[in-house]
Amino acid sequence: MSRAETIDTLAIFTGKPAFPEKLYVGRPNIGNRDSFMERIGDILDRRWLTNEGRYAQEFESRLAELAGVRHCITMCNATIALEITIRALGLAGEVIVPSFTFIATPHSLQWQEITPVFCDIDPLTHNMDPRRVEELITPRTTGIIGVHVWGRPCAVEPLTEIARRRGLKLLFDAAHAFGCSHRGEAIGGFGDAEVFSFHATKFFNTFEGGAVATNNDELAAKIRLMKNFGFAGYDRVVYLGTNGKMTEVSAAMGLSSLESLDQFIAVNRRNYLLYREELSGLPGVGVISYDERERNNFQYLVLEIDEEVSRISRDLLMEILHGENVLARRYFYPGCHRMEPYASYFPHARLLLPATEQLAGRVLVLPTGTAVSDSDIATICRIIRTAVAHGAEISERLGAR
Ligand code: T4K
Repeated sequence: MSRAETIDTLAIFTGKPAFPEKLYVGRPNIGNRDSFMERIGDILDRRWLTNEGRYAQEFESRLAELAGVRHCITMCNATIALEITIRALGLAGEVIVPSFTFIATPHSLQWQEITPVFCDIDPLTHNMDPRRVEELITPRTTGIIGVHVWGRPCAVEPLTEIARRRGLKLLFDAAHAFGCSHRGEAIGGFGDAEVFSFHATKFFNTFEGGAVATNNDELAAKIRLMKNFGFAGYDRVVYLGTNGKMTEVSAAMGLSSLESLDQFIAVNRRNYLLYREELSGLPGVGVISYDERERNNFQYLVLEIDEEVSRISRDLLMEILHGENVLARRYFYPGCHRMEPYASYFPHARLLLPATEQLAGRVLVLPTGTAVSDSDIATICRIIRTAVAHGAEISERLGAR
């Protein structure tokens, strides 16, 4: 671990960033270009661009195999996949969700006039606290959506038990958790269904894309119809449906990315270990942990800043990094309950969400993935060490400007 430097080296004072180009969180991983381009050529030659094409079907069976489920249904993105699954499960009234998630989770309910009821999280896991779920159940509650935040499985067993006992549907937003496992079992087969995201910013991407994984044959059949306008054959529509189909280009990207899946995970894990080593012992700066007995994708490099110990706020640290062209992000700040329309609907929600409120003020996500080199990580960590070592002095000098 190299030593912290003086604050005169920081770009917020010198105007000279450590990185000439911006370093982003969520920079896409690109797999084998040749195999992707070959598939694109084939798609163009065969003139079959979407609607259950050959690549979408192949991609679905590969995904089902990997997730260990009977059905994996590809979609144009995870938000539509959530919306369709919510509708196919017959959810209505109120559904319990965490507020510490991406806004797509509650929006996919509210979009169909179902009320998301925000549940607080366990500060240790960052996931929905199952001890808080039961007290939010009312006669209008029809389901629970658990989110595997950062790919770390949420409380699967307690939520399954509550859902079974209270007669509720259980859906998992597994947008972060493709390639992860829980108690040795691949994420995908828990609850009534699980939804993956393959958005460009995910470690495994299809440009835009998503999939629903389930072992329920009837539910899978319904979702398949719903994602194709409800068509059950030429000229026969049997449900209210929409357009959730994945294009052949996206499926081709998915198949090529699958060839590099293990490499993407290995790079993320290596980056994670490097960051952890470089930042170890830094007061008030924690790198979240992953259970090494499980399969993790390590796609998010998450810091938790405890300002009372670090003596520098998360936001000032972010400002310093941005000055250096390191575009660290505050996921999921300020919490869904503080965004519209929820902030207007539930102006007092924050009172029931103390752990969410606190965590949203502490999380900082750093760049990782194949676009980030070892020396980038060393430089980013040097900046963080310098900032933490001189937090009070930096604040003072900035205040004096
Ligand atoms: N549930 C959860 C728990 C989720 O996290 C998400 C999505 C969903 C559901 C819904 O999944 P999708 O419907 O998207 O499949 C991003 C992504 O758009 C979103 O997919 C993701 N979660 C969320 C956590 O992050 P923003 O608003 O942060 O995107 P943006 O444009 O600020 O980009 C993020 C970073 O990625 C930037 O640093 C720039 C970089 N980037 C982005 C793109 C698109 C690139 O370097 N290249 C790119 O092509 O939402």
